[in-house]
Amino acid sequence: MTTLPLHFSPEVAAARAKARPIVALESTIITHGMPYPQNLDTAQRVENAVRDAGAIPATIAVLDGQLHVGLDEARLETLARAQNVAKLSRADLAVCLATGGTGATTVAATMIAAHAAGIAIFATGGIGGVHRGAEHSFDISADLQELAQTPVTVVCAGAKAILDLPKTLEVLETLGVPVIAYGQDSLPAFWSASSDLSAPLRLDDAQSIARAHIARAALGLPGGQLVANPIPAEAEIPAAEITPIIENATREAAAKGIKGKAVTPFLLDRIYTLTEGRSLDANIALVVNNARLAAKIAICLDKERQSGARR
Ligand code: PSU
Ligand code: MN
Repeated sequence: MTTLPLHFSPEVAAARAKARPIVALESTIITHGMPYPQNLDTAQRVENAVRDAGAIPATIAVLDGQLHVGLDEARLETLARAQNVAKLSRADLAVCLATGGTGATTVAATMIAAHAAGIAIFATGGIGGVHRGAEHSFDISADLQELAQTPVTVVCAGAKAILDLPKTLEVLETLGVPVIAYGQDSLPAFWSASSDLSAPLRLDDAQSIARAHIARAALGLPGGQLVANPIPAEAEIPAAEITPIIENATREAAAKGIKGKAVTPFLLDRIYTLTEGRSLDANIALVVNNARLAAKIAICLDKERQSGARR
């Protein structure tokens, strides 16, 4: 079997050499989730949030057929400015590497790369899930399957209401993925800190999340954990305001016949326009918040593993 060549940024290579805690970050949010230059600014702020919390950020992407774990400043900027970058999920990653392509990694593909690089914790904004109308379109993100099979803990702000949240929870339950709300009972809903759904599980501190990650592996269970961290109160857009906007965007997507991987980017772009950019401010605040929590979990995970090794 050939091993996958990974290209580490100098910062990530140094962190690996010293066994420092590392947090993986995805890149589809940069290329398909936000416009330039806010995407670059956000990516840098998210990386700095991880550093300020005492861990090392590793933004993951494929550039000219090379799988990068950690992007230096110039590469991050190139990616943020690039047009027509491929969106890579589990199905696309190998073809992109084989053909020398460039692509941004979704949650699923980022989990695969993080695991290959020995990184257990990953921060993002929102995951993919079961789309509204999935009973007709069958549009269910590969992110859910990935959470069921790849042992990475993903910190998100819950799922966007562009998805069918009850169906998304049902599929995650079927797949055996722990969905853990951080510090509250209600499932966070991305732009809104809470929803009318209760989260299946709740944990109140980073150490418990790290211990649960270890316990899952000790049980021999494949797959990761999904941590849903509520958006900070001052940045939230109440559900009553965002719901009609999401409904408009969803109707437009259907009327235009938008399908498959184009659905999520189309909806995000329309919601950005329809909220006159307010959705973006909220999005930035919540990703930074998730990066901080992910860094704390990564630090706890290292401590737990070290004390486990001493026992
Ligand atoms: N949801 C968001 N913002 C995003 C995405 C999802 O709120 O940027 C991106 C993530 O990279 C996620 C991907 O993994 O879209 C899911 O796409 P799909 O539904 O096509 O699997
Ligand atoms: Mn899809």
